[in-house]
Amino acid sequence: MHKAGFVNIIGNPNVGKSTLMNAFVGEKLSIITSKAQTTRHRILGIVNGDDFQVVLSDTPGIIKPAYELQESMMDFVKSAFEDADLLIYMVEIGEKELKDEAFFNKIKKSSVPVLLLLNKIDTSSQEVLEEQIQLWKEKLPEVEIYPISALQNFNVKEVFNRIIELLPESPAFYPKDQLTDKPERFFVNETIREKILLNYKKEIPYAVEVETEEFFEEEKIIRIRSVIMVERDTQKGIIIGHKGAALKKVGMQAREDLEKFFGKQIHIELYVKVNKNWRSNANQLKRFGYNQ
Ligand code: GDP
Ligand code: K
Ligand code: MG
Repeated sequence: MHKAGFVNIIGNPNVGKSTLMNAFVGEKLSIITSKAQTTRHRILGIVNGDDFQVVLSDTPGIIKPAYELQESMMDFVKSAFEDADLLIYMVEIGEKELKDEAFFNKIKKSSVPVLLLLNKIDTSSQEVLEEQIQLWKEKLPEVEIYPISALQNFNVKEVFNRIIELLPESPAFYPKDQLTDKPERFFVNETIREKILLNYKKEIPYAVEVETEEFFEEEKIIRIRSVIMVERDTQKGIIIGHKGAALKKVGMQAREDLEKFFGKQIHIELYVKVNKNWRSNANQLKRFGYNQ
């Protein structure tokens, strides 16, 4: 018997959705930082076994749209309810109760099984953990609850086995050697964006989009040229930094990760371009793969 299906991971920003997906897949498909809005797209991570294929989808966190980019991000979250065989709703220890009753009703009415994962239990005492489990049991009585630590891989395997149990009998949807639906350039863009999130303060990371113009693979080396798009000249100056030092650091950190990811030597060239108000411009957003 072969089982296969789609599993969507939803939850507030920063609860650990991307960390969990990477733990399931065993590869860093989704970038992770402590900042909200790190994940902008829906990313598929595919876990293959002889008799199963689990297609996980990591979504941006649930947020209220404040500008057009965020609205488009919320479309990913909405569609996550519609096309899954199983839903993972992730919360973290100490998370303030969501006020959004409409969201909870959606979970209660869900026609597919929902697993509630209470994440980051490595940060909590046994007492607090039990309290929190009780709280969620009252809030969502019909949902299975699993305390986990995505970061420390605690209970992750058990949750994965439960997922396979719950998935329908079905042939595979993707070739068995496929890990994700995203092209190589996507991982280059995301890796650079992660380094920008880590290296710059305030609003800078949110004004940035990355586009890889060249991805040229040779036998032992991959040559990459990517452009970092910002909204204003001042942002361009900040990204580049004094004598180019800041940009150089981003390039070095990205190269290190990409060499691990692709298993090849990487040569990376970064430059910065001003593209006014790309965040509010629907055509630009389409070009970068949102609204799809
Ligand atoms: P997302 O926004 O829901 O995708 O969350 P991320 O996966 O990007 O994680 C947000 C932050 O929480 C990062 O700093 C992670 O390292 C951290 N994190 C994720 N899972 C755990 C966990 O199980 N324990 C702890 N202590 N931190 C975690
Ligand atoms: K995050
Ligand atoms: Mg994420």
